[in-house]
Amino acid sequence: QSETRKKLLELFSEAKGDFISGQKISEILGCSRTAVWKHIEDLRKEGFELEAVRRLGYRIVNTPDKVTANEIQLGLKTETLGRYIHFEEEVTSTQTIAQKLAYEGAKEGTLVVAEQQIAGRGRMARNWFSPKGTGIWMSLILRPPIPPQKAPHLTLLTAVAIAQAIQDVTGLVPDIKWPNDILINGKKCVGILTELQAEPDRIHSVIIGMGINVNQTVEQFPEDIRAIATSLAIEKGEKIKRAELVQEILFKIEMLYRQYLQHGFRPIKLLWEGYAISIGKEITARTLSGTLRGMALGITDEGVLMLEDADGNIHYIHSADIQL
Ligand code: BT5
Repeated sequence: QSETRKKLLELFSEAKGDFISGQKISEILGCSRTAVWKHIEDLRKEGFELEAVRRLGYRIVNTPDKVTANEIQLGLKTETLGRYIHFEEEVTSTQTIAQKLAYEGAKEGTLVVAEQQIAGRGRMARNWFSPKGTGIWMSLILRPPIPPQKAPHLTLLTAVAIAQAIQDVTGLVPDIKWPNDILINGKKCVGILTELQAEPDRIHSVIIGMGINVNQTVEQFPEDIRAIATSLAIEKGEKIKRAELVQEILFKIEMLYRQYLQHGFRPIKLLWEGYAISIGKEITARTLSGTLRGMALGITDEGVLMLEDADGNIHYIHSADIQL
């Protein structure tokens, strides 16, 4: 059933808005014309707008702003990422589900997406505000053949991919704040949370959690973060199709990930530096062991932040909150 659905969406995706005859659909799917009609009705119930014209067949006029597996897979350009999607309307956290799936052996590229998280998480047990239907709350499972120390590379790689995708889809120009924030006009629009299942020398899986504020209005943010948070729609002044952005993000991650596995972190680092706002500036870094102030010199080949204090000592910072 779901395989047939997948094939049907692929057909519409290939047709790029042109008509496909009912006859052709039933031949390709290997089902009766009545069954085709039922599939079309199901898609309509989910919010797809489909036009049916006698003798011409069916065409897609509009897709809903949902982030179900169907919407994401219709037009998806990747080879492996997002080819299996686990969608739920409401979850505690997509990270928790992805971890469980990874533990059970889910393939690389498996994506967990939800319309709403009731206990979305940030780093260090902080909350991530994830209201229904307005943002992208998703977790991607990767199984990179790299040692655990290199996992921070994937956070930076993901930040670059999301920044590129935002730029391509919306025209907005994002900044990256080390290690895991994407800002637009100085406000946080994206947070990334990377979690590992690993042995000392080997990664079993990396779960990359991505939270992207897409269509929220200012009033929809809780008061305590209203001054520091923003959404793409606020910055752009118009709503954005979330599924389209998810597709672009997965595509960009796949390209960069492939490049990373072939050529290492260097090319990714260069791209990252192009988006980084915190480098070459005086910053304050709050770490678990204390607060440091100094000049952010850059990141090492491991993705570690280098900070030079007033005495000229260089500190290597693995994890912190940065203030400019
Ligand atoms: C992060 O943590 O920025 C990582 C956020 C990762 C969220 C994704 S959503 C899908 C997946 N499933 C999850 O449960 N999590 C991941 P951190 O750097 O610790 O930032 C957290 C801080 O950002 C909070 O303490 C708030 O101040 C602020 N914040 C919370 N929700 C926000 C939002 N929607 N937009 C902007 N800022 C927010």
